[in-house]
Amino acid sequence: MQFIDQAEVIVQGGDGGDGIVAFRREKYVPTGGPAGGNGGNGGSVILRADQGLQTLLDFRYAHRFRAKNGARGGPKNQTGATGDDRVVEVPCGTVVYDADTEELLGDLVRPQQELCVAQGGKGGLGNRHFLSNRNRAPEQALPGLPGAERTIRLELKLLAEVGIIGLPNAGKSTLISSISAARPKIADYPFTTLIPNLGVVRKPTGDGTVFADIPGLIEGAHVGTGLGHDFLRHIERTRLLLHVIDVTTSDPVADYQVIQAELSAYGHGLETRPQVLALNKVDAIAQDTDYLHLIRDQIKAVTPAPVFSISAVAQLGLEDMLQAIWTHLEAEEHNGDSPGQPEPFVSTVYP
Ligand SMILES: Nc1nc2c(ncn2[C@@H]2O[C@H](COP(=O)(O)OP(=O)(O)OP(=O)(O)O)[C@@H](O)[C@H]2O)c(=O)[nH]1
Ligand SMILES: [Mg+2]
Repeated sequence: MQFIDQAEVIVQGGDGGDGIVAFRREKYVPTGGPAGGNGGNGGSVILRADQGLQTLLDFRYAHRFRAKNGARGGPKNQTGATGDDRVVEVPCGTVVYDADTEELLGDLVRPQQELCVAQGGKGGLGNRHFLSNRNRAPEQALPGLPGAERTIRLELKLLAEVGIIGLPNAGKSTLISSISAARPKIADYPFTTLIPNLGVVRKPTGDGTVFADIPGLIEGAHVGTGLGHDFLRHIERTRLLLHVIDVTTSDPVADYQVIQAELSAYGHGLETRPQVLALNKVDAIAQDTDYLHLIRDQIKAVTPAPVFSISAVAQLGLEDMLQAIWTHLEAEEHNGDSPGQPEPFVSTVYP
């Protein structure tokens, strides 16, 4: 499946129907009054979050969405029919901006949550509305107003609580596949993962927590080296980063620092997001416990984050590591302090 996480589309509300000029003409009523009805309001374009969607791929092919126009008023004081809204489904986690002003219009987080992005135009008034003592036979009616039109930018930011980060080949995808049902591609070369993978990890209580395995970062990712760092947007909403470090490389501590530097260069709060560190592939150096202790001590000297020794392949140390993650997430919930979580949603309606 192709993964598209940004799209620009034009949305246009339906035009309001025109009000009309009409007079009552009834057989035994010689001077029929004004009877022109109002036009119906145009429909609006509404985005709706759909749990079944994972990407913005559909918007690659469809760029313009228009709601229906309102109908003209009728001759017997009938108001024209309202134009149908156009409902457009987007994945949960879609952030919506006005493409011209960069204004944040809304964040569709909850399933079925809606956001009106282009209001339909109001219907025009019919001549009946202009009836007054002064003017018993108004010839005036108003046209419907045009629907709002704007270009919006959709940006998908996946909803995951834990983001798995690290250099390419550190074993991030192997790890998510050992702790969840996710089955991403795993291979012995860098940049195997090109798109984020989500996996649900079960807590001992049975509740599921979403982990996101993302592509590897390398030194200079912030200036476009490797796969760049745009995909980090998918872990912006996480509450915790699980930093995977391969202990079999020539300098695991330097590897850790490369990632930290890239997080700082990206910003958006990732540089201060709490972390749990996982020294991975300990099975490969099992005979050399002194070396492992040395690496652990060196890492602990540069970070206050808890450090675990694991093997994603041999499934060693995973329970303790997960327990530390659950404890952290629970403590945070207790404090009511969850920096990465979306703000409680306030429905934004345009205008
Ligand atoms: N010995 C050993 N090898 C491992 C372990 N975890 C992962 N590997 C191997 O490391 C290689 C890279 O694993 P991936 O899970 O694809 O690494 P990744 O971090 O997702 O890599 P990218 O997607 O390229 O960023 C694979 O050959 C894995 O089999 C481990 O615990 N022990
Ligand atoms: Mg991978």
